Amino acid sequence: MNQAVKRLLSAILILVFVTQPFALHFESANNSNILRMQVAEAADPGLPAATKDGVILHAWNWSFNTIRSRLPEIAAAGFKTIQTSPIQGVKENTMAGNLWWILYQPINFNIGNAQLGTREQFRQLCAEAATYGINIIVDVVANHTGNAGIDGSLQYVPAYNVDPSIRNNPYFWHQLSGITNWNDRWQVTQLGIGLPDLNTSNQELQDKIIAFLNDAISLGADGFRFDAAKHIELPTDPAGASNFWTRVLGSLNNPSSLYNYGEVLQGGADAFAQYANYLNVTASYYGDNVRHAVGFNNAKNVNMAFNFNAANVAPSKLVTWVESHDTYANLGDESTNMNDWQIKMGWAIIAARAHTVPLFFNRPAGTGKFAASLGTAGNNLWKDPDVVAVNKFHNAMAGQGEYLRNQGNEIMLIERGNKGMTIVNLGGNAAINQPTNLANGVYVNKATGSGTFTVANGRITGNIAGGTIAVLYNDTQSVNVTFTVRNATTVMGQNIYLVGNIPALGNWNVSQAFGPGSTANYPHWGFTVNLPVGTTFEYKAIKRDGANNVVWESGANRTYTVSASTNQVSFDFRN
Ligand SMILES: [Ca+2]
Ligand SMILES: [Ca+2]
Repeated sequence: MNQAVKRLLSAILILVFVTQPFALHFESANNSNILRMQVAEAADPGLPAATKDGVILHAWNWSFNTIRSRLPEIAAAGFKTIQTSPIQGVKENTMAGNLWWILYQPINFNIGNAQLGTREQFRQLCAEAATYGINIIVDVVANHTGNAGIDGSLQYVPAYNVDPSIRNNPYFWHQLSGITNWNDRWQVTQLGIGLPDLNTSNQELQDKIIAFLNDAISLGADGFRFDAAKHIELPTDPAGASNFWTRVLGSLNNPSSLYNYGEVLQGGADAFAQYANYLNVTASYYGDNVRHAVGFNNAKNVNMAFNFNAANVAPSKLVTWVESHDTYANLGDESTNMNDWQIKMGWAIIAARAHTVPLFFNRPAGTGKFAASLGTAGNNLWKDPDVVAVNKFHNAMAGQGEYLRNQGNEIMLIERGNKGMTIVNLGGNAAINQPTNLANGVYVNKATGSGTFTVANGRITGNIAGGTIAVLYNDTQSVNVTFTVRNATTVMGQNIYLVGNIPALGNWNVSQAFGPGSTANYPHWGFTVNLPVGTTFEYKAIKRDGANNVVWESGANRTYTVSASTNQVSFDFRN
C-alpha cells in the first residue's frame, strides 16, 4: 500500500471511529491491523515512495522474524528498503555465523530455510513492512546450487539434497568445472565459481526461477538482488548468450513496482555496462575508492570519492556501498578491519549523493568477525544518529541534483539542488567558507556534530569539528493559514489585502501585499496563505485600490506564529 493510500485509509478509519464508535463490528484481527496502521502513521518517518529514491538496509543473516521485530526502528532510521539474505532452501541447517556462506548454497527455488524462517514468516514480514512503507528486496541465488564438498571436483558436484527435479535433469547444468580465465566471458558465465553452475539458458529451469520470484512477489517482495549476476549470461554475449535476463525479468509480475539489481562485481570480463541495459548494477569499484577516501589503508583523500568509476553507467542505475557482505566476510578481509568511524564517514559520502541507491551493510553483532549466530540482528551502527541523519537527508533530497566540492583533501561538501548540503570532515576542526547554491538562511546541523552554518550572498560559512559530519537542510513543514478579516467595508475599486514583514505578505511593500481576499461573505474577507510552521510575523490588513492608494488598519501591528495544527485567524478590521 502506498503512503498516500495508507494515509487516506488511516484518515477514514479514524473518522469512522470518531463518528460511529458503536456502529461497527471489527474482528480482533482487523482491530490490531488498524491500530498498527495508526501507530505507523503517527511515527511517519517521511520515507520516499520508491526504493530508487531511498536507502537500503542490508539485514545480513537476520531472520524474517528478527527483521519484523525491528521494523519500527528501521522505519524511524530512514531506511526505505530492507534487503534480506537468500530465502531459498539451503544445503545445511547450521546457525554458525562463520558458515554464513551456506545461504549462498541453495538446493531449490522454494521460499524458506532454517536460518531465515518459513514462507509464512516471509509473508508476514512483507505484510507488516508494507504498513511502515518499507519495501523488501530478496537476495536470489540463480547461478548455481550448493555443492557436494569443498575438495577438488566435489566443488562442482551438486549437493546430495539439491531438489531431485533439478539435480537429476542433465539439461539443467553446465559442465562441472571452474573458471580459470576471468577475462574470458564464456568461462565467466558458463563455468563454475567453486560451485556447480546451473544452465541458466534452459527455459524449463528459467520457469522454476520465474515461479519462485513470482511467489515472492505475491507475498509482498518488492524486488531482487541477483547474486553472481555477472556469471549469468547476457543476450549480447559473444559466446554462450541466452535470454535469461530478458525472459526472467520480463516474466515477473508487477514489474513497474520492482527494484532489481545484479551483483556485477567489476573486473575481468564483467560486461558491466551491458548488464545495466537489463537491471541495476553494483558500483564495486566505487566502494573500494570510498574506503580509501576515508583513510582505510590509504591517506585520507575525499577526491577519490567523486567519480563512480562505473564504465559510464548512469548513476541512477548504480547500487553503492561502503562495504558489502563479501568485502567484510570473505577470506580476503577486504574491508573487515575498517572501523565504525570510517564506515560512518563513507556512508555520509555515498548516502548524501544523488541518483544512486546506497546500501548499508549490517555487520554481525558482538566482537570478532562472526560472533553472532545466523538469524540474529547485527550490530547497531545502522541506527547510529549520524547514519540516521544522513538517511533522512537522502530521503528529503530525493529528486535534487548534486554538486560536489572539496575543501582540501579531507573535507567533502555534497550539495543537493538548492535545498541541502552534507559536509564530511575527515580532518581536524575547520572553518567552512565555500560557494553554494543553497537558499540564504541559517542551517542547523542535524548530525551529532551540531553547530550552525550560514548562507548569504552565495557562500556558506560555519565551523565543523574534526572528524564529524554536518547535515544541513531546512525541512520546515508548510501549512495553510486561514485569515478572516471581518467587517471591512470598501468603496468601489478597493479590496482588502494582507501585508507584513515576511515575503509571502510582501515584506511591507503594499504593492506586493497578499490578496485580494475572497468576498464570498462580504463585508468579511477570506485569505488562505501557505506558510512554514514556526514562522512568527507582524502584519496588518489594508484597503487598497488599483492605484495602490492604501488605507491602513489603525493601531499596532498584529503578530502571529504559524502552528503545525490549527491556523485560523479572525479579526475585525480596525478603522
Ligand atoms: Ca553461470
Ligand atoms: Ca512489499
